[in-house]
Amino acid sequence: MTDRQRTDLTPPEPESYGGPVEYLSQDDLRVPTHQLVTPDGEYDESSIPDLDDEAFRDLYRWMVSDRVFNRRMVKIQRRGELGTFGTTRGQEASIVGSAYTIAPDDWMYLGRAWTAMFMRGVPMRDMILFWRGIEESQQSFAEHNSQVAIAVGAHLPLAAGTAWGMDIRDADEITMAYLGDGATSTGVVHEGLNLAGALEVPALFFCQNNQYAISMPFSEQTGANTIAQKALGYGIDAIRVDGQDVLAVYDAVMEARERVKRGEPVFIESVTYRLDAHTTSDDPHRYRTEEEEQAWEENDPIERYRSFLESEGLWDDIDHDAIVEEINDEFDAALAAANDFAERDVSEMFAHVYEELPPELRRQLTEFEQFLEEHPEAYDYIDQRPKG
Ligand SMILES: Cc1ncc(C[n+]2csc(CCOP(=O)(O)OP(=O)(O)O)c2C)c(N)n1
Ligand SMILES: [Mg+2]
Repeated sequence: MTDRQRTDLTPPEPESYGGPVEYLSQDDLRVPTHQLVTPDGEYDESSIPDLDDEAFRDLYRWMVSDRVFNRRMVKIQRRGELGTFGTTRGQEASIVGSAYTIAPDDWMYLGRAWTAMFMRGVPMRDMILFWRGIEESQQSFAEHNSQVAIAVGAHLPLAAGTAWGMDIRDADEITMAYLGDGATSTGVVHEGLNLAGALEVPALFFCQNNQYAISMPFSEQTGANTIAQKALGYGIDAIRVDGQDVLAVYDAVMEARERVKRGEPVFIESVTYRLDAHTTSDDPHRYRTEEEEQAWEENDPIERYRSFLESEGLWDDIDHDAIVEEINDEFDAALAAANDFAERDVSEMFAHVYEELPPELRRQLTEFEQFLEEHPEAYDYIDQRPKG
């Protein structure tokens, strides 16, 4: 039994007797927001993380990589070469600043942060295949990473459980889970956070508040002023960070890792914005104004970081066009490799959950095969995209 449980057994003691009926209100809460570089590019040199010049340049390269990857994915989707794609433009600092802290043995549960996977060595080809609906692609995600959490929030209890396992093994690594603002409106997220807080597991929850859950704005989906404050209900310390400031994100997450390693789960709300559509199937202009988008376009995380690099004299060593060309080449090669991926038989649908197919699924497979034998015309309705 932990100290915390023992304390809970003692009757509560009021501060004084006979006073007014007082409430705990969110309006009394001060939720700190961490920022190191202002939107105007101002900063205090002494608070900048102690990174070497190469790391400062690397952060820029990854942010540009994220942007180019997005642009190319949307383009190939428009050409009919991809089912759909969830864009991350605008969230580059949030994604890269957080993922840059992850150590090789850490576990990562993924949300809208594809580049975090690339930073951990997953090839772009596999992300293209994933968005083509090819589940095998996720096999390469699996090395210390979760698969992409399509069921919103469902990975939070798994992340808490993974961290619990680390705690039991007295491991040195941590579990980091990405989630979105919308995910915090699902019950399962609260179960996961509760577990993490109650068991005090080494879990770091990184919530990208990109202001929308598809068309639902943050202001309408919760009565809470911030997402960070929700973590308090589970005994988890929390902070808000300016998600357009890559150095602030990096700094906050690095500090959080230390806390997490001491056995204190942490929740970080990264305040950012999804500049493009939720996915390529969505039209954001049906639920938000161009003025709002424009205001966030002007709060561009890459531009803010560039102004920092200029002030530090690091910009001269960066060849932006060469980075873009390099990422485009990488994407071309990844796309060619994805196109080489062999077409699969429809039976593949049944193949990847169980090592040995249970009787009910075997029955369904047989029924499906018989149906296709009797109705070969049905093949026309099965969307086997050419070459993957
Ligand atoms: C359990 C569940 N409900 C609904 C959906 C449909 N859906 C997909 S993404 C999404 C919104 C998620 O919003 P948020 O958590 O803010 O993440 P974001 O997409 O903004 O990164 C919804 C409702 C789903 N995938 N899973
Ligand atoms: Mg969101």
